[in-house]
Amino acid sequence: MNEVKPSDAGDVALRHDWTAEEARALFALPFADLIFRAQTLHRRHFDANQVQLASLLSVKTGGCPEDCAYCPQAAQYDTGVRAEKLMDVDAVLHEAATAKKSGATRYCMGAAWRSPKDKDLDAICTMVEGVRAMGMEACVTLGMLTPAQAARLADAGLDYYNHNLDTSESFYSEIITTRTYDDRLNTLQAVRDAGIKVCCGGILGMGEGTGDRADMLVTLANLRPHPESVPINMLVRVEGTPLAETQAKGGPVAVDTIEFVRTIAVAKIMMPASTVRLSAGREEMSDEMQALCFLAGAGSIFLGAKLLTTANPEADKDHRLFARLGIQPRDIGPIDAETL
Ligand code: SAM
Ligand code: DTB
Ligand code: SF4
Repeated sequence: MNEVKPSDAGDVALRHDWTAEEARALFALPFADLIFRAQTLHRRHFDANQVQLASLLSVKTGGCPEDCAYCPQAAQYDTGVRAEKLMDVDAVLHEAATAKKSGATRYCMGAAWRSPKDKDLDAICTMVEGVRAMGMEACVTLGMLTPAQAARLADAGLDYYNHNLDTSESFYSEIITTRTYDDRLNTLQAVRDAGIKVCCGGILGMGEGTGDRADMLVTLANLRPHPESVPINMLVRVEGTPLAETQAKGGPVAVDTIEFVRTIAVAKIMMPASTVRLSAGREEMSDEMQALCFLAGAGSIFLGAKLLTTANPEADKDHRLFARLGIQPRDIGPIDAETL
């Protein structure tokens, strides 16, 4: 097995030259060593007893022309999600105000588009301005962007753009055929060039192997600068999508819970100044599993009973979990892009 270099302990500068072998070696560390290392690095950059609360709203649901095999919003899968129009700005800002009252400091708005039309961006920019005026960070996920569209969002004051790699480059074609890995990387570059912070991660439990998880993290960690936010989602199996079936019926092997925690830890070790976000899939996670994720360096969750179209724990349940663990909601901390 390859040795993990001493500099991986994070005592010095952040790295952007990770190799697949190093990432695999991190995954293979004894669990206690891995978690200790991730937690030590986490504490260099964050208060380990604080977790950020973000809220999510689907502002344009369903009817998407893409074929992402996990997604309930793809028009070609019969999932029961109805195609809707873009929501009114006022209705979105009403929801945002409610999220702020329940403690959210970041508000994320998602649209089931392959890419936004220029005319739709007017309303999206007004939503972004409204969310920022409430004192929350604004994040949107709208599909592929051109550099000009990214610049418009930046002008509206957008803080983060979410666009996931989802998995490794080699496993990607098993999951999506309607756009390429390079398309995704080009959108990330457009977002970065416009001066918007990048939120980029993936999904576990789609049938990928540990090597795919390691490779995806290598691609993310070799972006310069690192994505400021790295969401790690656990697949939410939605009936009607190709990935919905259980293994017994030919579907993907559900990700092992310890392997999920390991992935959070490896992401934290490779990108220690970034917020690793424990994203979709928490409905299926015990309090103990989530506690391990926080120990491994997860620094953010989605608060509120709904993600985009699927269920998330009720806010009360999360407030009780935080109380059990002595975790406080994190204020918006400035992330210094220079350090990533
Ligand atoms: N249409 C835009 C796009 O794909 O870029 C934005 C919305 S899309 C729903 C945002 C992300 O949600 C996807 O990239 C994927 O990582 C995640 N996601 C979607 N469905 C999921 C599921 N069933 N389980 C876990 N994550 C999911
Ligand atoms: C991300 O990585 N996870 C969020 C957010 N970015 C947009 C989306 C999760 C969606 C889960 C499936 C659904 O609710 O439709
Ligand atoms: Fe469309 Fe996004 Fe769902 Fe893919 S993940 S089908 S692009 S909404």
